[in-house]
Amino acid sequence: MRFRKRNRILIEMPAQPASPPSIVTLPSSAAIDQVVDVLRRDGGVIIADMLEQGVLDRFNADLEPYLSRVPFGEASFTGAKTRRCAALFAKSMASADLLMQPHFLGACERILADDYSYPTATGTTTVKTTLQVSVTQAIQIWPGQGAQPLHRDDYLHHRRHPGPDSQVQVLYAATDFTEQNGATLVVPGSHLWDDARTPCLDEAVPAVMRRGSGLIYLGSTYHGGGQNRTADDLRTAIIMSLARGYLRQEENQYLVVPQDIVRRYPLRVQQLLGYALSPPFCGWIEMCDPSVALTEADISVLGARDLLT
Ligand SMILES: O=C(O)CCC(=O)C(=O)O
Ligand SMILES: [Fe+2]
Repeated sequence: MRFRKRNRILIEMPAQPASPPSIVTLPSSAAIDQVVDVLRRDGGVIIADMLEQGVLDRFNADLEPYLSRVPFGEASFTGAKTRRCAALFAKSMASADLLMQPHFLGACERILADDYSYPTATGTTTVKTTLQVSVTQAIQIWPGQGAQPLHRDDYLHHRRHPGPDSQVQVLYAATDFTEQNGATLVVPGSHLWDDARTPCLDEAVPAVMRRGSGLIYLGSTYHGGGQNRTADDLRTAIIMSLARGYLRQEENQYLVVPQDIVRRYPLRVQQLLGYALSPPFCGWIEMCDPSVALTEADISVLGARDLLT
């Protein structure tokens, strides 16, 4: 609040009108650094044309038999006019392309993969935080669905704000996203708010984008599905998130993706699905790297490895 002294009376000046909040859209040629700069400043950023249309066609065709059969959700968070289908890595091999998209993966690595040092007998060892898939879900918002309550996805990891992020999401537009059909609502800058402040709907802006584009946003950014005010326009999103490897996955990838299917993915995707140790020693089986579950016939007598060096 600013005051001006006039005739010795203090007159309250109207607050400067805040610049209208918006979500920046970067072209697909944007560098990872640029994506990360905007994410750190605004908490979310749209990248135009993140996915090739052919990849999206393959993914949508694989998912259609599930999405067309799954019942609507419940009245509030999941949505009585919303269809949700998870376990995407079990349902479409094209999930790998969505996960390995360079802007998403690159931004996650920059934001989540910290160095961590601990003392050892011979000095100090430094390891890097690994990433793991946390949630995968297609979300189809039908006409008549109201706006989802605004929320932070990182509630699941008991985060306090502001603070380091535990996970980062990408939300791809599998159909065009319009203000009318329920484009995701994002509250720019809300990742910097403390826990006492909660958003109002009029602080949220719709992530309007065309099919194939995507919204990357931090786990600490307030957001929610928008209201679908159209008569016949379904809005479909595909969400994936990557979390720090030493936390629990939101969706239990070990139980929803059968190992036979995991084996068909490239090594890096297997690791991101959780078949990798989070150093120094989180997630082992028989004190070995958990990838042995995919390669060894009998894991019961492998012998312990010295994981803490
Ligand atoms: O459907 C959307 O646009 C967002 C959904 C969402 O944020 C959630 O279910 O956590
Ligand atoms: Fe969410």
